[in-house]
Amino acid sequence: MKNIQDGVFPAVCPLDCPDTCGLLLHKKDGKLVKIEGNPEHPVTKGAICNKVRHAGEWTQHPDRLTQPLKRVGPKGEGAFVPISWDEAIAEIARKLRSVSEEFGSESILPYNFYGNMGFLSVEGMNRRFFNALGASRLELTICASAGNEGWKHTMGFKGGLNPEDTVNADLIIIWGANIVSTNMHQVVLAEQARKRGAKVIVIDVHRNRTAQWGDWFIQLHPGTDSALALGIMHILFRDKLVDEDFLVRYTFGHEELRQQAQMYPPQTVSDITGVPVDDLEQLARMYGEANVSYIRIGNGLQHHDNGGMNVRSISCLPALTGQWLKKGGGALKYNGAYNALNARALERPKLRPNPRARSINMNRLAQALEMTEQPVKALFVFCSNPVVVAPEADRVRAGMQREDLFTVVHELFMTDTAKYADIVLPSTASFENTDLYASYWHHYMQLQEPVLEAPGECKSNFELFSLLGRAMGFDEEAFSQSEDEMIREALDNPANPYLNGVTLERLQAERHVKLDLTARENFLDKLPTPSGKIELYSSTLKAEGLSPLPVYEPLKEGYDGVRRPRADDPYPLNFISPPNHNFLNGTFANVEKHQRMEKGPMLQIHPLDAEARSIRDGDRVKVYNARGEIVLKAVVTDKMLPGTAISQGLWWEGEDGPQRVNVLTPDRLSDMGRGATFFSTTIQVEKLKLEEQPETVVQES
Ligand SMILES: Nc1nc2c(c(=O)[nH]1)N[C@H]1C(S)=C(S)[C@@H](COP(=O)(O)OP(=O)(O)OC[C@H]3O[C@@H](n4cnc5c(=O)[nH]c(N)nc54)[C@H](O)[C@@H]3O)O[C@H]1N2
Ligand SMILES: Nc1nc2c(c(=O)[nH]1)N[C@H]1C(S)=C(S)[C@@H](COP(=O)(O)OP(=O)(O)OC[C@H]3O[C@@H](n4cnc5c(=O)[nH]c(N)nc54)[C@H](O)[C@@H]3O)O[C@H]1N2
Ligand code: SF4
Ligand SMILES: [Mo]
Repeated sequence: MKNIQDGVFPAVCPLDCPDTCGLLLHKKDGKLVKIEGNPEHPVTKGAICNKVRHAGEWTQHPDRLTQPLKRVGPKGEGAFVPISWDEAIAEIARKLRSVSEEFGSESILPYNFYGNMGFLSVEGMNRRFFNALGASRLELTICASAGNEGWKHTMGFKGGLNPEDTVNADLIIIWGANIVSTNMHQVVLAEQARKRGAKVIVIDVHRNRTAQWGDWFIQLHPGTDSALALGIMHILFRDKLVDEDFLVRYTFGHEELRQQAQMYPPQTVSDITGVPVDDLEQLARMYGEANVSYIRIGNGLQHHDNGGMNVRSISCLPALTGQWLKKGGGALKYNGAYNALNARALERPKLRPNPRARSINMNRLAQALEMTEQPVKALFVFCSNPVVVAPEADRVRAGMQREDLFTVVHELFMTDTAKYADIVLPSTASFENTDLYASYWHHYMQLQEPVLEAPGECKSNFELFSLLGRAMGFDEEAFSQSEDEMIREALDNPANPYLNGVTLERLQAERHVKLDLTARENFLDKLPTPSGKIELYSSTLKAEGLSPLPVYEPLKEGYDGVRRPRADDPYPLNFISPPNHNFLNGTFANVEKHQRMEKGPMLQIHPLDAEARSIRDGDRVKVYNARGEIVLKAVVTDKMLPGTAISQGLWWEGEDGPQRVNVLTPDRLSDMGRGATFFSTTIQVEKLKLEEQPETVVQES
């Protein structure tokens, strides 16, 4: 039932951000007039980021899609005419049936990510629908899978410490995470620790906002984090700063690791990473001598060829110093495993007629669309904007242009991806629906109930896939359940003790319900690794043919302090394209206010690299490699080491020419978890000719 009254209503931030804030929506005359943080949320406590404070401009943007559309012009041009939902559903059902009959059901590929983190939005009716259809499966590996696998080889479980405990730390290391932009409540917690004397060290390739906030910034070459971690281990063992009792009691393979770390003496590590020997010595000493130390491991350092091993190596550090026995000591990469729902109930894998259906890796969308054997003939996109966010963007676009590909996009906006659709369906925004939310960082579950009326004819993912399931004549019961019924079944997961006592009724009454962490007590005595201990030597990695011990392997495409580009190297700069402050991946990139806050797509280039190319601040530059080229505005800055250039933010196609960074990024898979390698890319940069230069000079953001 829609809530039609004005007032102030609790809500949940639906975005793919670790904080999953509690919100309050102020509603007047049926309109959203203000978004603020809910002070009653135990972790986020009323503070929210600037981008979501302004998100009313996004949900109520005049460009919101309100009707189903059918393409009338060439793919990519954006010429559409409105059609009715009945026509849209009939057309989609007809096409999916005919494609399935002619090419097999696996020629249908769903493509989504977490544009809305609600479980019903991304792991509910959609999964039931594509299961019943027998479609290809999608490996959801674009974000965090490399690092999460790396972590799991050490700890056995995709979860770390409770971030609320990190206020107790006296040393906090933020490693490859730009938390001022991407996890603001970790900053708040770290500030509390800091008031009690804690020091914050930031390890990154970029002197980003977080590095500027921390007490000490350690800068390294991209993809060299394993070497740095091994260098720290070397010094910890050498100087007897390890907790031998802990190693014996709780770890497996510490002698082997001790041997391995010997191969990473300070000078070797310094040569690889670019971190001066004195800094490395001091860093290791601070880590070894800290009473309670906490490492927040980000996603930046795992978007690399060696991303799994980077996280794997770092995840061994807390064991060396016995940190896991201390409240607030240890590390955190991802906490999603604590809130695992009953997937069998939610997703109904039993509906699938072909349990062995193929899986397609979402990082390889370009390749999937190019396949001539068992081709993809229908693509169904929702909660994602692959033309902007997926690697090998020019090839993705070429694939989307195929005339024989039937594409449906369910979206709030006419995104760069939607422009290639045959049918575009208008989606609700999360505040207009019922859904269940959990965080992959803190331990609270939350419920969203409809606060706003959906504009026009928008339908939620839940409604869309229920409707399609029934139109296709699939299992009546599965596609007729209500949101509440699905949430109840999903929360009923005897396999997950952390969900004990979390019920729909409690969520309705209390808004945020903490997971039951009793099962975490004495977790060190029952780790789900093969040895039951923290695996410094990993038998699971060995079984996969990878190094069972932490090791440094250089990037396939990219340079460290040892491997420098040759004089004739066509692409001599490392290229890193992490998120910016005011967008959430590609979300908000079409909203004028957020665009203004970001001042446009830019390339940050080091003064030495700029000088060698006669590039001045504000010049328009061509940024290219063998995959393609884009045009950005140069910002000359020493925030990176020479040899690395950075462009923040996933911009949509602009009027000024090509500006999507993923034109340049590879679709190679990472060493573990079949993850993305966005940041293991090299480029060349060239100043555009005078007549192509802009009139105004941009400011550095
Ligand atoms: N404002 C904002 N918040 C967001 C997002 C957003 O787009 N905008 N996106 C959300 C999502 S989906 C995610 S996955 C997270 C990502 O957020 P984070 O986990 O913070 O990861 P990134 O911002 O991708 O990268 C963090 C830092 O790693 C650096 N880095 C790159 N390569 C290396 C390396 O080899 N070693 C080291 N040490 N550092 C390296 C990058 O330059 C960057 O400064 O943020 C979420 N929150
Ligand atoms: N170069 C480079 N590429 C990257 C990254 C990077 O750092 N650098 N980061 C990567 C990472 S970590 C991630 S997680 C991915 C993110 O990739 P995506 O998840 O594709 O990111 P968004 O562009 O935010 O797209 C989400 C879309 O979902 C839509 N949406 C929101 N709510 C709903 C809903 O309820 N229903 C439907 N149908 N649609 C909805 C939004 O309008 C938006 O267009 O990008 C990856 N790509
Ligand atoms: S984007 Fe992140 S920090 Fe901002 S309101 Fe949403 S959950 Fe909170
Ligand atoms: Mo992500």
